[in-house]
Amino acid sequence: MYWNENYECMPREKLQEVQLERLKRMVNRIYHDVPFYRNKFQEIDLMPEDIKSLEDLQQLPFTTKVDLRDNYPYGLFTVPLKQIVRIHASSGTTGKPTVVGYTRNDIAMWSELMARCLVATGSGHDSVIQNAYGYGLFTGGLGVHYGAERLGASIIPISGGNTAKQIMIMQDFGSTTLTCTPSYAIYLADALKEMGIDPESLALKMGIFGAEPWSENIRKEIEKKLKIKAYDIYGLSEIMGPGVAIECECQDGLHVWEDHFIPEIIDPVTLKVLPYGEQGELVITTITKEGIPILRYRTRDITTIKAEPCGCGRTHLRINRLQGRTDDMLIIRGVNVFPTQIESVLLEIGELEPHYQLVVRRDGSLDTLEIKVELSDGLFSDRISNLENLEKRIRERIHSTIGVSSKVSLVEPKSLPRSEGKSQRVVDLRKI
Ligand code: DLL
Repeated sequence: MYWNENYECMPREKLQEVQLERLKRMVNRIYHDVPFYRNKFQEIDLMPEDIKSLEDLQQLPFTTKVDLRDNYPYGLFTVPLKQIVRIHASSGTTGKPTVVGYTRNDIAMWSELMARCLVATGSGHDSVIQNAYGYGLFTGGLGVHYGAERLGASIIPISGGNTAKQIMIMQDFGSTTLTCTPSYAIYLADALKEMGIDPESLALKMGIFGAEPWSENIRKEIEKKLKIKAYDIYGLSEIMGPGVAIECECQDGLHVWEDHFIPEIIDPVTLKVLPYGEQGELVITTITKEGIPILRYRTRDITTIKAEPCGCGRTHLRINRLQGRTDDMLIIRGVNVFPTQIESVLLEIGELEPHYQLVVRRDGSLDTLEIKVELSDGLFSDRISNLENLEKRIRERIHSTIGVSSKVSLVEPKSLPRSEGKSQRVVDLRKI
């Protein structure tokens, strides 16, 4: 099932024609309307007319989160504020948030793309979507909301948190679809269990999860605990919000809506574009956005582009499940590690809860990694020798699969922080 078959299944040659025409228009606009971009073009002696093919995109400058901050709040907008109908912002870990603005057309476009995403996962008019992404400056809540309304599904705008109420609504309103972060889905699953509610007694069939990195093993865990099918959705506020890319029912990568976004993968060190199939940093150019078009945005998200045709019939390129963000990558004694890799190993061991925390310290000139992982209620009362044995097995498994040595600490059930939105898995004590 498609929402917009004409575009979603457009032959690639035609799609590339559409992209080139839109890219030229976009470049022309930002050159004339945004001093920041005009200066960048002038620095490298480039004019909008120099963009003659899609390959020419590679000559254009990148945009980073720092550029958005430097132009805080509205410096990169291409239209006057009176044409902006919505403002979102993403809170950074430090300082001011990054601010994005949407024209009426941008909101319509975002709704259309989110509707495409919902249909790609098998949702339709009959879906009752319990939207537990946060409403507010975060794009998750309103992004999914508008897409669901555009599609004609029934949306329940409950927002994040208030777990007891979430469960009551899930039971009473017959929610078929849950939308929230994967960590909150686990939280809800645990709460259901505690309340003695069998997930099979609910109408819930599927969930659309994103906004934070999650491993394939967490997907399995969610599917098992909630008895649903779990789909991965990707997006970021600088580019639009949720719905930049989505898994279809084949679940073999996430389609990027290429009639609106051009994805590239670069080597984050040399900044050179990498061929399809190679892992690197995802860079995205928006080609239709009006409020704040963004040229070659360095997402800091690590993935690969899959160019092979997909069984669903959509022709748009796919990205693989996001490995994590370059900012979250730990370098433990020279080995690069993403939290999702550790998560994956922990869950493979099978006896642990999907709640963990990584603590990184500096011991002299060496970085050390402590993995705190929660025991299930059953294991907690186990004999000390058995627990020591389990710790040792985890340590060895992490070492043999990822190549880093670590300290493993098994902690009491429910002792690690839970998240109603994006989870914070890493505590980096090196910076203090
Ligand atoms: O998280 C938008 C969103 C809302 C996406 C709801 C999906 C669902 P930001 O707050 O700007 O926007 O954060 C964007 O979150 O650069 C990634 O690092 C991470 N992220 C988003 N989706 C995924 C995903 C929203 N499916 C940042 N897998 C991005 C891994 C994800 N990481």
